[in-house]
Amino acid sequence: MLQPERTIRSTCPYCGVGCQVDLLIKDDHIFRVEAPFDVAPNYGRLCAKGRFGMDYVTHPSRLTRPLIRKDIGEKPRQPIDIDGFREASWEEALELAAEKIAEIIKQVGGNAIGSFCSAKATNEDNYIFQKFIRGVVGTNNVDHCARLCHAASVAGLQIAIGSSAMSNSIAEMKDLDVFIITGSNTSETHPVISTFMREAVVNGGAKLIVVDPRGIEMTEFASLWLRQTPGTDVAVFKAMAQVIVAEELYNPAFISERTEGFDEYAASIMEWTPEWAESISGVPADMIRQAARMYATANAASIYWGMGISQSVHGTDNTLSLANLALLTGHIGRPGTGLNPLRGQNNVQGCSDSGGLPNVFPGYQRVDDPEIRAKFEADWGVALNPEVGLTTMEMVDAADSGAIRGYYVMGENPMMSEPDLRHARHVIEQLDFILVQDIFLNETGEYADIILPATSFAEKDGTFTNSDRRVQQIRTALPAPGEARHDWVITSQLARRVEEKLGRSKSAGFEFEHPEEIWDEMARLTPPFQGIGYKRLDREGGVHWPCPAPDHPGTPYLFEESFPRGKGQFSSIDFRSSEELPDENYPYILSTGRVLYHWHGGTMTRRSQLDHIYPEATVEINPDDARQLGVQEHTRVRVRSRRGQIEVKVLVTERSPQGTIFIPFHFAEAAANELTNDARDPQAKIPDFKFCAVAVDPV
Ligand SMILES: Nc1nc2c(c(=O)[nH]1)N[C@H]1C(S)=C(S)[C@@H](COP(=O)(O)OP(=O)(O)OC[C@H]3O[C@@H](n4cnc5c(=O)[nH]c(N)nc54)[C@H](O)[C@@H]3O)O[C@H]1N2
Ligand SMILES: Nc1nc2c(c(=O)[nH]1)N[C@H]1C(S)=C(S)[C@@H](COP(=O)(O)OP(=O)(O)OC[C@H]3O[C@@H](n4cnc5c(=O)[nH]c(N)nc54)[C@H](O)[C@@H]3O)O[C@H]1N2
Ligand code: SF4
Ligand SMILES: [Mo]
Repeated sequence: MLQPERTIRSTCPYCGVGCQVDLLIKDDHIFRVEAPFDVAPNYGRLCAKGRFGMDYVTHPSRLTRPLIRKDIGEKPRQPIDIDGFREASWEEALELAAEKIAEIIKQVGGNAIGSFCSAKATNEDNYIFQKFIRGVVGTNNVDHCARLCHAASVAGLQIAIGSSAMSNSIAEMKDLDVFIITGSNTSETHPVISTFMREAVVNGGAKLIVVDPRGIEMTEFASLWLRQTPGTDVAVFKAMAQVIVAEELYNPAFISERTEGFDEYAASIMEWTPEWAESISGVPADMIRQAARMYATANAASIYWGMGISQSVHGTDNTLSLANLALLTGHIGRPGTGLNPLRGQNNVQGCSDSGGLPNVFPGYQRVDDPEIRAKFEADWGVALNPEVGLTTMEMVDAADSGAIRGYYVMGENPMMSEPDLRHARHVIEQLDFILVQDIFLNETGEYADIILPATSFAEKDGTFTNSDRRVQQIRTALPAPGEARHDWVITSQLARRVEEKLGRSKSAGFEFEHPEEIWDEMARLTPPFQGIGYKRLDREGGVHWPCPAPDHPGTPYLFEESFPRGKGQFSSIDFRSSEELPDENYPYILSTGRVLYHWHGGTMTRRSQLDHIYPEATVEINPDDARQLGVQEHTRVRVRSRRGQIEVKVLVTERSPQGTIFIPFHFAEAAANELTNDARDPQAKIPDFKFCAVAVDPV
């Protein structure tokens, strides 16, 4: 058996569970991944991606030198492969990038730059990135994939309780009593969390209620499965609330002490009966009653959700309807109770925490609050822009209108992950300058003027913050490939050059030797992080923020005493139907999402051995629909929407409800986002990836 030359403790770079891993290294390869049995959050467990999906880091197509587009300056820009670029020195590439960015700032101002930071990169990488954008470029146009992800959960939870973080820790899950999973395919997208949930059911006798149109694996463990028509969640959850009020199953003490707006809310829902909800959602009224009673009468009950709730034109309303249930019953603020949006990317929590958002500095401190801004201005020694920046989708609109001239994209792949790719392509073709910083040449890099090669999680030190707000470390296990540099180093070097070109006499401060110094600067400016430092993380393995002081234990569950907004707010919401309903020409609903072995647009997983398991674009079709269409398992079909078309292979399966088809958005050659609609939730601005109308034709 191979013996490792060294074993390095780190954090899995895929999903928000944040599993702790031991990387076994020989000849500068990760030849095996193990999980320590005694460490949170995974206690020895890993899924297929953690175990077998790390080999992407040594894939031969890793970027090793800076690249410059050969036809730089030509418009409209075309996507090109690696041969369309030439290799350049760091000196040349950074100098040119700085020049281009400074030129746009001088000509039209910093607000003409749009930037995307990365939920794959570390807290420290993202802190430096937003410091550059705010402190040097002079704009708050910085956002990341959270906008396409839990934006509606954030918007809804902010209204209801004033905080959007998951209320419970992963450690509480094995002791659950009653819990609801809705719009989360947990066993494929948060696999290790799903094992604790299954344990709660199988060993602990917990009762699980699944609310999902798709026949996901967790339904096999459910006491109740409410299979609603896609897009009808508000009706189902509103009717559950109606039952709780009508049958007086609510918690009067909690309502009077901890909430406001109950009377008005209770009056507003009385006519929305389970029978009404059945007529809209197809879920039997009696099942809605049973679910309401099961949830309301539990000693402790919590709600877990994912993209089925958030990625909708009424995602904020969906979230509010879940929050109403928790506020009615007082199932929040105690162990095993709470509201839990399961965070997706390994560091999506941390990317937001570190200030990768257009309206807030690190720690959700508002950019338009003069006192907060003064604190950052004093520390960084530069004047800061008070105007809230643009979100991801607004930056696309601004690029379309010409208000944004340049993009800086670190560790994201919008040309696979944004809705309506035809439109996204049209927009990106027109930009004056695109700078991409990634570990691979992805579909977005193909449009770049300059690509800067970054190191991966296995080649650097830093921290990720997982779904339950636990700050954990990654550690250098391998040498950087070729000349690749750390993201925080690249952005710092770029920042200093841009400052020079702008003739700034004083730097905002990018002289760091190690990510620990960056963490310390961020913690100094961010009260909830002040008790967390690298030495403590080394000792304890991870700490849950908020952690305001070194002797504070950290906070595994939230809202014990009060909510950040004071009292919990009930919201009366109306059911609204989806944006683009099926019709004669486009008779099916298209839902998109993930499968276990895929990661988003495939940049990482298609360069891993995982690719052999599920290598081809597919569409799941219900057996009745397949019969009607005259297609069988493995028939190739063309799926068309009003925006585009792709070809995929049929999987006939009961997982898809009749009338709805499902396509994973993993394959560039059959990209689901050619079809999707960029209609958005009015508050959260999140697009609807779970509902648009399509036609299916056999080829
Ligand atoms: N293997 C793998 N794991 C991942 C990722 C990955 O790419 N691959 N990505 C990570 C990221 S960033 C994220 S955000 C998470 C996402 O994790 P999930 O949210 O679990 O992922 P999706 O596949 O988008 O699944 C959404 C679920 O919503 C359901 N759904 C569809 N329409 C509706 C509806 O109208 N109402 C309700 N209630 N449900 C509906 C679908 O049937 C599906 O079960 O996964 C993370 N984990
Ligand atoms: N149709 C459809 N579209 C969707 C969704 C859906 O459900 N359906 N879900 C949406 C959601 S929830 C999300 S989160 C987005 C995800 O969308 P993206 O964030 O755009 O997708 P990823 O493929 O995860 O992109 C990560 C990139 O980071 C790079 N990378 C990895 N590690 C590092 C690093 O250390 N440094 C740097 N610089 N780069 C690195 C990878 O090579 C890759 O190019 O997709 C959204 N799009
Ligand atoms: S559950 Fe998530 S963090 Fe854990 S091994 Fe799988 S992908 Fe990695
Ligand atoms: Mo996500």
